[in-house]
Amino acid sequence: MADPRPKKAKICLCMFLCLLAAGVIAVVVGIRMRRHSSQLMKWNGTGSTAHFQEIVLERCYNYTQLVQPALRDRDCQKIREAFRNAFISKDPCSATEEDYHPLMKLVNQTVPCDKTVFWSKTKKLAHQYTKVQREMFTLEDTLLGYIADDLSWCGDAGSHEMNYQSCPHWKKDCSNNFVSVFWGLLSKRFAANACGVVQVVLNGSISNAFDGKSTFGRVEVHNLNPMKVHTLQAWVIHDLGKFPSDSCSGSSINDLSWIMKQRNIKFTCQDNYSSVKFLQCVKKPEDSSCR
Ligand SMILES: *[C@@H]1O[C@H](CO)[C@@H](O)[C@H](O)[C@H]1NC(C)=O
Ligand SMILES: *[C@@H]1O[C@H](CO)[C@@H](O)[C@H](O)[C@H]1NC(C)=O
Ligand SMILES: *[C@@H]1O[C@H](CO)[C@@H](O)[C@H](O)[C@H]1NC(C)=O
Ligand SMILES: *[C@@H]1O[C@H](CO)[C@@H](O)[C@H](O)[C@H]1NC(C)=O
Ligand SMILES: CC(=O)N[C@H]1CO[C@H](CO)[C@@H](O)[C@@H]1O
Repeated sequence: MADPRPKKAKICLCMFLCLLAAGVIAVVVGIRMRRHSSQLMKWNGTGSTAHFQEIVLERCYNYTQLVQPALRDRDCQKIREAFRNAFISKDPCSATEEDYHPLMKLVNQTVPCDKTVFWSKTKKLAHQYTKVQREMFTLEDTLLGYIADDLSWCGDAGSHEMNYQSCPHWKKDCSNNFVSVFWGLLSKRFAANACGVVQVVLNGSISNAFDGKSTFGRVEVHNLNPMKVHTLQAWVIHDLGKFPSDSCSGSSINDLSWIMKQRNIKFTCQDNYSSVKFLQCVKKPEDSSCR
C-alpha cells in the first residue's frame, strides 16, 4: 500500500498554485479597472461629447432617412462602429489618416458638380445658405460632416473606453489628435472631389477675408483639382450694420486670386452676394441696407 502523504502534499501544492494564480489575476484585473476609471491621460482640451455613440447613430439615421435619402442604404450601425474603431484604445496624440480609411470607405459619398460650398469664418451663414439652397453642400451637409459637427472624441491607449474628462488640445497638446486629423482628411477629400463651379463664402467683416491659415486656405484651396474644378466663386459677405473690413478688392482676396491663377483655376469674387444678403435681411429687416 502506498503512503497517502505524498498525495496530500500534491493537493496542498495544487491549492497553493491555484491561490497564487488567482491572486495574480486579481491584481492584473484591479490595475486594469483602475486604469479604466481614473488613470486615463489628462489633456488640456475638452473631453469627448457625452453620449457620443448615441449622437453618431441618431444623426446617421436622421441624415440617411430624412436629409439625403439617396444614402438610404448606408449601414449606420457599421458606420458608428467604424468611427469608434478608428480611435478607441489608441494613443490620442498619434492619429493618422489611415485610422479613418475604413470609415471613409464605408460612407463613400460624392457631391454633385457645381454644388460644393466652402466657408471660412462664416459657418452659420453658409449653413443657412445651403439650408435654403437645398441641393448645395457644405462639408457639414455631407454625412460624415453632419455626424461629427461640433462633437469631440478621443480614447486612451490603456483603455477600451472613451475619455469624457479631457482630450488633446490641438495647440497645447498635439496637432495629430483624432479630431483634427478627421477634419483635415474630410476637408481634403471634400475639396479633391469637388467639380464644376465651386463657391466659397468669406467674411468681409474681419481684416483677412481670405486667411491662408484657415482650413479653407491651408487645405481646401490646395486640394481643388484643376482638371475638375472650372471656377472658384468667392462671395465676400459683410455683416449688416458693421463697417466692412475687407472686400473683393482687398489684399487678402488678391492673394487668393493669385493662388488660383497659379493653380489654373478661374477665380471670380463678389461683395454682398444678393442670395446670401437676403438671408441676412430676413434676420434683420430693419437694417438700412435691406430696403
Ligand atoms: C434631423 O433632421 C432634420 C431635417 O434636417 C432636422 O431639422 C433635425 O433637427 C434633425 N434632428 C436631429 C436629432 O439631428
Ligand atoms: C463609391 O460610390 C461610387 C458611386 O457612387 C461607386 O462607383 C463606387 O464603387 C463606390 N466605392 C466603394 C468602395 O463602395
Ligand atoms: C464675421 O466674423 C465676425 C467676427 O468673428 C463674426 O462676429 C460674424 O458673425 C462673421 N460674419 C458672418 C457672416 O459669419
Ligand atoms: C456691402 O454691404 C454693406 C452693408 O451691408 C455696405 O456697408 C458695404 O459698403 C457693401 N460693400 C460693397 C463692396 O458693396
Ligand atoms: C500648454 C498648457 O496649457 N499645458 C498644460 C496642460 O495641462 C497640464 C496639466 O494637465 C499642465 O501642466 C500644462 O501646463
